[in-house]
Amino acid sequence: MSAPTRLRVEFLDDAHGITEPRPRLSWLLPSDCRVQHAYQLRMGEWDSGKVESGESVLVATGAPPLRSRERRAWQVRVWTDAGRSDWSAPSWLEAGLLEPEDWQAAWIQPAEETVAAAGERPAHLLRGILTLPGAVTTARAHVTAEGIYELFVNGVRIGDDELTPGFTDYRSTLQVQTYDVGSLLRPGANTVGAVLSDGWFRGVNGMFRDADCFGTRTALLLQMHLTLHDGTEDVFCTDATWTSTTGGITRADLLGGVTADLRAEPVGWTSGVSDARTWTPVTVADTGYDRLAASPAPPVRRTGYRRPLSVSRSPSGAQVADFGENVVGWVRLSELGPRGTRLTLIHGEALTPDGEVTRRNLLPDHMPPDWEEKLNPGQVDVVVSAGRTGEVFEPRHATKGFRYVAVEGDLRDLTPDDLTAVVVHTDLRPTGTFRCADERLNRLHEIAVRSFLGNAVDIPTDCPTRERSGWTGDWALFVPTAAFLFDVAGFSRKWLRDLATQQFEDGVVPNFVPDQLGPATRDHPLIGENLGSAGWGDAAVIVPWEIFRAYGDRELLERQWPSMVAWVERAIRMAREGRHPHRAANLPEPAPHEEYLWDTGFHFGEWLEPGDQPGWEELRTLDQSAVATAYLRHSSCLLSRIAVVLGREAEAERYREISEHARLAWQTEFVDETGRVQPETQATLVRALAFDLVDADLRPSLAHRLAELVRAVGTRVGTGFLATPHLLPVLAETGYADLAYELLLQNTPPSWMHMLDNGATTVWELWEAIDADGVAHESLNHYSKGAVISFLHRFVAGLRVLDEGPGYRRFRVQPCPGSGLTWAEAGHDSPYGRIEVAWRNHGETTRMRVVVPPGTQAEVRLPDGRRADIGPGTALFEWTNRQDEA
Ligand code: RAM
Repeated sequence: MSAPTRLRVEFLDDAHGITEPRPRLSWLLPSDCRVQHAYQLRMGEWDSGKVESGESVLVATGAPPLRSRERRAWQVRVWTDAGRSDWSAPSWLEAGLLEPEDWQAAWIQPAEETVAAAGERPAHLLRGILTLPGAVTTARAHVTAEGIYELFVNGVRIGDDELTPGFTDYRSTLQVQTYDVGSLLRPGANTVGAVLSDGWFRGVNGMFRDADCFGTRTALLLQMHLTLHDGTEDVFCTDATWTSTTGGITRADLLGGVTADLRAEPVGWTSGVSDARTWTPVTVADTGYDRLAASPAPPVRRTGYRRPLSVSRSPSGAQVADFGENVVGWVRLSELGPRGTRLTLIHGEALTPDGEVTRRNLLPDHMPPDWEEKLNPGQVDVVVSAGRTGEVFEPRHATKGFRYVAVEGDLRDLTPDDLTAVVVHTDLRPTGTFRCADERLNRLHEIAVRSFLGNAVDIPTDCPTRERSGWTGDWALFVPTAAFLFDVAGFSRKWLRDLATQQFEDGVVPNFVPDQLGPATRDHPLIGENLGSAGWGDAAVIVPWEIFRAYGDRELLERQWPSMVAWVERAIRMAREGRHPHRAANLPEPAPHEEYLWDTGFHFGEWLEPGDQPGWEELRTLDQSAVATAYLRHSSCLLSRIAVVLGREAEAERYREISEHARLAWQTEFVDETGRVQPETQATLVRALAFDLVDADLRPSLAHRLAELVRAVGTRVGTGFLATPHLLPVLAETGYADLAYELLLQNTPPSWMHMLDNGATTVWELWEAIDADGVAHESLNHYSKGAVISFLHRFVAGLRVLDEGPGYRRFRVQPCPGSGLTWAEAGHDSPYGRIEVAWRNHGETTRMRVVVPPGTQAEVRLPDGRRADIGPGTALFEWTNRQDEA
């Protein structure tokens, strides 16, 4: 029998520099077996012996904890139904610096006589000289920064990570990267240098363009451990001998953009070539080492390159390149004109009706007039050419969300060969695929995936342009879709760590995570009063639960438990303690059910329902108890299930009771004697059905009403932010699959097909983001409405993860063909291996092929009502089509 494959450490394929001393291990079973009975692990000196166990995902080991910088090979073999496997090929793991005491390097800050206004500050160059007596056998550089850094050794850029050290709540966590730099060092003098810009740390950040949020000076920390060929060890560190200067990058702001005067670039500054600049000693800062940790997620990288479809002159004379799709990253320009040519690159998601690149939709549609002057939409790079041959401008210290770039300046006509859009995002491992017979649905899938990736730049953001913030509600509603498409386990773990640390004492979760304002958020004039919304803070419970479902990470539930409890307990308190003034005015004595009716506090509510929107003032006083109480029910119910997983029996019982009380409170308040729900909107009905708010006997009539409401508006979506992801699944589950398909394929707005028909290449924030005059409004790259593609995975193809089988150890295959679709297929690289579902209509019958990976089981539910439980291997099914489908 063959051997286990795809060995992984925590959630990483490449586990170097990890700071988890007892990482969990995973492997895939050999493909020629069905089930594992036992395993044996070998790691360095340690050997587990034969362990009777079926576990192969996130296996905690008894291996001695890693020591700092320790490197171990590890292997696994398994006993299965097919006998004992061979040992797997060895995989490696290597620790970074685990303890604050391991750090000898000094934090260094570039010399900065005057500090320019935020958004206008240059990048700094820092360098140190490493003199080596002989050749090096190994060298590891552990690096981080307050700001964004790029590392160079002897003129070569190190690694392919971008925007390092990434975005975390820097008050509590700062990520360290570890690089292998051995091959670049040579005997004698070596130059180690870094380009350092403001980044998230002190650059312009978030909707309100706050700056200097985490500090007022940037800083670099580097510690390099070397082994020389004679076996001696050496450590090279950032320290007071380092010097700094400014170079060609005279402005570098992650949101605003980069200005580079290439004439001022000290060419060869890390190659040992002397330059004419004045290098000034750096300042040593006492910043400490307590917050340092490796990221559990893969790094941000350049993942793709796009050439423009066209470059043409706009009426204003600018050269406008159209990349054909709305991407996130930056533009690499290789035609810069003769020395001294100044070019401005303006990035936008849309054109004005007369063909100019616009950034107006990167700011809110409606805002006080003075805001427009105050809020810089950003996304502008400027370059001054030095006239060298082969010169290229690539502004890596600022990301942009764009489909178009306008190049302004005195330049010959550009051709598509002169520009490249460089696509940048967290290098998440793709895990999910979907295709079907309808090209429109395939395109919808494609634009939703693109939207997600553009919003996965170290954190899950709402949009890559206007705010770039890790909005909690957005991730909570999209995470199930994302977890099918990509491995977002480490990515979410990282984000959840910040969520828990930034949560307030009273359980309130910041609106976005990381919250650059930290504790000051509560006093922020525009955010302070808008905290603690139901549906947003519930990310504290929903995200860990979804990650557990998709990857089986039980330890994450354990870690997040206090955070989840704090959020739900706050909701319980809010329900118990306050009363909405309207209710109090109408009914002086609270009714008993009000103890569990959450009718106070600020809530975004359903948010962005089609039609008129409540203004901010109104939002602050609205009674949102129909939404908030539903979430109290939902999250306490999840918490009770999580408690069961964690073996916390008393808590499981407590939250089960609370969720039942909240459910009854919701019914008492919002279901009348005739069984009608009030307010009777699509969203309320969807939530009633999705969150199990009503008894089974009421479900059919509610589903019927929902269908009527959908029909009443011409078979269109009437839900907003929160309920939209549940709309189609709820319809399909209550017997209205045909209607779900009709909604999906509806092409008049509000609808997904309307977006596609109007040229969307990413999912829009508003249903009609491009109006009838061709004017763009708000973000054109908000993944939230793209969560609908989960319906394609779970219902059209029919592949669903089950609560009882976390990590797809047990999953369901239940396709729901409709709308004349003749075939569909989905695949998912689960933690146990690849699952595949493919069905095809052959006229009278439909045939389906299901691949179940070793170590898992599938429950199959066919459209004709037949059921089967199947184990690993490939299975074929066939059913007779309904008359209307034949
Ligand atoms: C918007 C964000 C986000 C949403 C919040 C309520 O500004 O873009 O998508 O969750 O507000």
